[in-house]
Amino acid sequence: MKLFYSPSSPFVRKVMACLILRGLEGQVELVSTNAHASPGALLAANPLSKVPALLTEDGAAIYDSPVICEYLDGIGSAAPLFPAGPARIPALVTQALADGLMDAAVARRMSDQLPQDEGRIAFSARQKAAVERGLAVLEQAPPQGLADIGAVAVACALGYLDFRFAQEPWREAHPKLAAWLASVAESPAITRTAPPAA
Ligand SMILES: N[C@@H](CCC(=O)N[C@@H](CS)C(=O)NCC(=O)O)C(=O)O
Repeated sequence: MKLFYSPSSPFVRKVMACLILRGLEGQVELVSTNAHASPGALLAANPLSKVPALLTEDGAAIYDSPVICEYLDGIGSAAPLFPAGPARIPALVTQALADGLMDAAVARRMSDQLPQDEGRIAFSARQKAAVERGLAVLEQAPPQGLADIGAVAVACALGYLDFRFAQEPWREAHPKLAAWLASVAESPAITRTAPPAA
């Protein structure tokens, strides 16, 4: 398998964490990719020019990160991250919430790097508010362990906030979430996928 990859992407991190948790890390070749430069090889795998994108052994192109993670859950023999039965939809909703936090935080980071006008300032404030609402929901019911895709996604979203928005600490206002993240911080799926120093 080939994974179009960027070490700073929280969505790529989620896929890498799944690869580790599923025992599949050795089966993937990482292709370092600047998605914003729209290289042809990435476009052939994902016309949206986003990472992560996965090419399977059969040459099938798979994106985006929730689909790649679900694909990985179907190969290998480790415990599944996508539960069956009644636990499935809650795990998917938590993944959607965490992915939405990442979308908002990534969009805010991109917007903040551009010349600021009233529209961009309003856009960034809207993304920030979405993150704050998402954190409040997660604080009410933090994940447990790293047992499912929702938990993995939340860890990656919080890691991205620490990586890109360290000047806006979230732990004090979300102590249960902070305690949960500390409890999984030494998992290889977390330590070995940490983003580079900002
Ligand atoms: N929904 C996508 C989001 C992926 C995404 O936004 N990736 C960013 C990097 S963090 C990207 O490739 N951006 C390039 C671009 O928007 O042109 C997923 O879950 O994989």
